[in-house]
This record gives sequence, C-alpha cells and structure tokens, in this order.
Amino acid sequence: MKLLKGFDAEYKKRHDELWPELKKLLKETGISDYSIFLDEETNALFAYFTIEDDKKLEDLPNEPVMKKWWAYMKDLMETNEDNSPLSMPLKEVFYLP
Ligand code: RM4
Repeated sequence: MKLLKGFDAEYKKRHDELWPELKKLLKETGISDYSIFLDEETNALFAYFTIEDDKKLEDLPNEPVMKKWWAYMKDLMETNEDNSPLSMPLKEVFYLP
C-alpha cells in the first residue's frame, strides 16, 4: 500500500486507536499476527498477516465496517475508486519455515 506524504503520525495514531469493531471483524475473518511496516523513504506500507483460510478474505471488502474504515482512511493513502487501499502484491523470494 502507499501512504501519502506527511501522514505518518496520523496513520500510526489511527491504527493505535483501531476501532474495536474492526479488530473484531479482522479476528473473526481469521487474521492474526497482523503488522504494517512503513518505509519512510518511499512511503510504501508493507502489510503482513497470517490467515486460516484465504477464501475468507474475499468477503472483507463487502463488510460495512471495512468500507467505513477505508472511507475514513482514504485521505491518508493512495486508494482505488471504492476507497480500498491501492495495493501491490509482493513476490516471495525466500521462506524458512
Ligand atoms: C490499513 C488498511 C487495511 C486494513 C488495516 C487495518 O490502513 O486500511 O486494509 O486492514 O488498515
């Protein structure tokens, strides 16, 4: 994902104060160990999480709480027309189980 310039602190603050209803939704989706890292030179955001079942992610964009969060975050990030964050999948080049 990509953060817009100058919003580092606000982006962190909003995640420090993550809505309980969004936390509940993400947990119910099976997401855990969710981290987001910021590259301060490029403003790229790297998100990592584990998920029990990938298919459960498909429903997330339709959830009202998710849509509300994306609308709330859209002024801070590069987004698609539906307010979801513009995201680029990364190629895995190494894995050690
Ligand atoms: C991010 C982005 C992601 C969401 C996390 C909690 O800024 O909106 O889609 O999963 O917040």
